[in-house]
Order: sequence, then C-alpha cells, then structure tokens
Amino acid sequence: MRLDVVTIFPEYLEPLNVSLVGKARARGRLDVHVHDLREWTYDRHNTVDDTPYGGGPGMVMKTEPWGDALDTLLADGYETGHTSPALVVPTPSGRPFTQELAVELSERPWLVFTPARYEGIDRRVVDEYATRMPVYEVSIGDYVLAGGEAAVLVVTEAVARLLPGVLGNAESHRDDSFAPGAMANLLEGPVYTKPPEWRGRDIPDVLLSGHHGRIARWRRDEALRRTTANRPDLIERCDPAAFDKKDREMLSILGWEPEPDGRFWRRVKAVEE
Ligand code: 6GU
Repeated sequence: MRLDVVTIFPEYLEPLNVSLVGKARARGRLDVHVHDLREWTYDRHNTVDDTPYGGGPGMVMKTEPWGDALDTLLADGYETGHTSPALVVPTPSGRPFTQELAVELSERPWLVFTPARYEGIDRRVVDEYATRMPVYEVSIGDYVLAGGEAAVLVVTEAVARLLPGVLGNAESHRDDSFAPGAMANLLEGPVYTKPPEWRGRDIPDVLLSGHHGRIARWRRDEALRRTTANRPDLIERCDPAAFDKKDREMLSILGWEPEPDGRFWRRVKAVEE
C-alpha cells in the first residue's frame, strides 16, 4: 500500500517510522511519502492560509498549494505504477472513523492524506479531487484537535495493522473489540499474565482452571460487564439474537432487561461494577 501525507508539519509524522507502522515500511508492506505543503508555495513567506470569505474567525488553507502538491504526488504515484488513489481528509466534520472504515481503507492500494491546520482547507480542493477519486472525510472522535496530523497517525495505525503480513498472526485481529462480528461488538474484558500473584493480587481462579468452556464464559461475562459500564450504546444497538441465555442472565445481573419489543436492553437499576 502507498501512503502520501501532505502537511505543514512533516516532523509530526515521524512516528510513522516507529513500531508496527515502521516495521510494515521496513518490510515493504507500506510505501510512505510525507510531503511539506510549503514546497508548493511561491511567495517569500511561504503562505498557505488566508482570511475566510464571508468573514469570521481564523484562517482557511489556500487552494493553490494543495492543488499543486496533490497534482505532483499523484503524477509521481501514477508514473511509478500506482493506481486507484483515495483521498482521506481528516476533519472534525467528517464521518466517524470506525473499524469498518479501517477495513475498507486497508483494501485500497493507495491513500493520500490531507491533514489541515487552521479552520480547514478551501472547499474547492475536495470538490476538485472528488471528481477523480473517492474522498473519505473522517473524524476520529467528538473533540477538536489543532490539526489533522494526529488523526493521520491514528488512521494509519488502524489500517496498517490490518494489512496482510503486518501483524505476525492473521488471527490476531479476528476478535478485536470492533471487528465485524466480534463478540457481537462487545468491548474486550481484562487480561492477565504471570506472575500469578502480584502485590497480594491473584489471577481470577477460572483462568487457571484449564476449563476452556468456563474460561470462555467468564470472558464473555467480563466483556458484558465492561461494555454495559463504558459503552451502553453498544448494548442498545445489539441484535438481541446476539445474546444467548447466559448473556441474558449476566445482563440481568448487571441491571439490564429487554424492552417490551425485545429489541433493546436498558439499564433498570444502577449496579456496582
Ligand atoms: Cl480528523 N481533525 C481535527 N482537527 N479535529 C478532530 C478530528 C480531525 N477528529 C476529531 N477531532
């Protein structure tokens, strides 16, 4: 997969040399190109922004540097045999970045990221490139960052770990909390490793029992416990058919019960977690 990033802070993307993404690059699974937007400015001050039409606070990133930067890197990519680019535009106004979208992006051969600073990029840039390629405007959550670079790191890591041959073990993301179909989209419960006792704290007995059925049940119950506590919206969204009899018992213990139509669960009483 080829990745291009155009930014006024190329050094912000240094973490792409580290850890999983860095290894994917070293192994040739990822071909990363970081470009300094200011290379496509032609005035003394390397201006990339200007005041917004219609007034208002802040500055807007100018069309010309983005257009020239994108034209250049697209030409380079096509010349070196790449095809089918998609533009990924990080913005708090984008669609939520989810595991499902990470899977979709991981199936594309070439992603071009345009992290912006200030109030964003003149709309005509997205409109122009949208006539030539798919555009994904993505937000990584309901908060405001000073710029899109951190979002590029987030999206890149989520996508890179899905590429074949990046996570040593192809099974390792099968039960990711948000993998399609994983545990009916429950959060994963706690995990433990050696030593068996630490500062007077023991491992839950069931994990030492060697009883695979009971261990699986315990993990499922812990997933239900954590999901009801931290992400009740995920429980409410669940198809009730995703819950077996034991799940329903656990949900009841946690203070949840079916709606009269059987479709949703709701908290009926606060339960200490
Ligand atoms: Cl992608 N960019 C910015 N600036 N803020 C955000 C975001 C992106 N996602 C959430 N907040």
